[in-house]
Amino acid sequence: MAAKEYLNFINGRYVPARTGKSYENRNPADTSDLIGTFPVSGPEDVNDAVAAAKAAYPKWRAVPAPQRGEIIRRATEILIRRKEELARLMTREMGKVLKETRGDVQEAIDTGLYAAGESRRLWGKVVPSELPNKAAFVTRQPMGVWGMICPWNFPMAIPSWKLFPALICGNTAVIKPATLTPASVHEFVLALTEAGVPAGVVNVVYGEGSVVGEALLNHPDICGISFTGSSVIGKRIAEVCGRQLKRCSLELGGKNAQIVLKDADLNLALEGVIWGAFGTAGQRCTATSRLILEDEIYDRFLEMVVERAKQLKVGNGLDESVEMGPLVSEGQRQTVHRYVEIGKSEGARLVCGGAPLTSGDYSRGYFYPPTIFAEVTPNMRIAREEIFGPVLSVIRVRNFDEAIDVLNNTSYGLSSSIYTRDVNLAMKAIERIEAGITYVNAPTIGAECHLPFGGVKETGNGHREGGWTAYEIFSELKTVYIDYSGALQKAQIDTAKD
Ligand code: UN1
Repeated sequence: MAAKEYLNFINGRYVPARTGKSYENRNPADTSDLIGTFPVSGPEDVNDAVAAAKAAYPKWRAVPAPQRGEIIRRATEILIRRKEELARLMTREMGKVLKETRGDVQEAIDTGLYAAGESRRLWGKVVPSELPNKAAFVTRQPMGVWGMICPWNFPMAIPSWKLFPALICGNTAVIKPATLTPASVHEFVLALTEAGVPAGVVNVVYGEGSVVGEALLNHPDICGISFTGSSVIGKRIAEVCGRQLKRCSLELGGKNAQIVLKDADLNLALEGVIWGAFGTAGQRCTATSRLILEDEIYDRFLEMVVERAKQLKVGNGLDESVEMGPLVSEGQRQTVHRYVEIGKSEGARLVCGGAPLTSGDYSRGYFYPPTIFAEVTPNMRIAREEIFGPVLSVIRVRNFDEAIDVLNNTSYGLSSSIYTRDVNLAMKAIERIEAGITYVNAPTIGAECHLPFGGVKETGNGHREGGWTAYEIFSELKTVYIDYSGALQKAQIDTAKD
């Protein structure tokens, strides 16, 4: 069967890239499985897409928000109907196991249902004026054409975090899917189109970040950029947007830690760290990358974790019995392995995994086993830098205070977790941990779509996608004064005289 040829989606039509070039999208668990070919677009394609989005904007912003919400609700119903099929496609292109890709589609569904409800709120504020016969309120207004640059680890959930709220707010958009997971965005946007999103409101341009992403960033008709990815690229985006005073929302890296105190329920903490560290093969910005253990339980708990990690079944995510899929690409596998070499050279003790899986069926894809380093010290690179793979660094601490200091000893601050039965220590941890998200007695992964999502320090620039705060990103405030006194009233000046 010939591979499916996917095309850019511009102004409601499927069109090839003007470059005439395309690339192959293959299954990372079995590279003989070709999912399809996708355009390698150039700046001209971005120009076409932005022009379409700009032309569609006046009409779309004039549609009442609850009607926009109704279209989003219909799109969500399509995702609900197609959930299983979309999850299978996503496992094929991204590698994570079916249970997780079902979760990814579900996250898009939840975000869509929340967005449909939010379309009937989009609350502003009404406040009293300091003058008589004068009203004052604040409302939200759409902004224009948003550029969206998406990662590969949540191929549908993250595009939905961006697109749904942006559309509800009345914006139009050009989206650049990750090169490694473009088919999921194709299907997602197809659902929007089938549900009635008009031509030009959402446009998809496939291709490299350095070309398509750059063109979006620099385009004068793009009002803002929403980006999820690495801190290195995030800084570049902030720089370019800063020069143009363009809004940008950045969700960047993480080096998340789970603390286990000596009084914790160790079986519960074990389930948490296994899921947090090796779910999605560690390719989440919320992944548990460090395990911080109090001295008294260090040896016992480390043994428990290693034993469980060794049992995890690694393989093709389409097999329901598999617990961890491959890494997304050979490049990603090499990055992970480089960090393993760094860990060894820094003197950490490799206690499990640590070499690519290449025998038998593994030779078809980019497999890497669950890998654990013990006796990691807080200043080692494997304790501070994001790895984005199934590598867990275990660190020994003397007490609670040291645990918090070690947890904070990184330039990132996305997610965090503490296992303890002591409510006083849990509350102190919530106060002192430098992170956008803290879990108590739960792993570092598993954010819910109706709460703000994001982090501090180099994890972002203060925005929170997810929840009601996403609607603040994709809209501008308009402060309105209505003077119905029939006379000229001067603020400050009138109130000052008695
Ligand atoms: C990400 O890794 O980029 O909380 C997002 C979680 C998911 C979202 C992760 N709901 O792990």
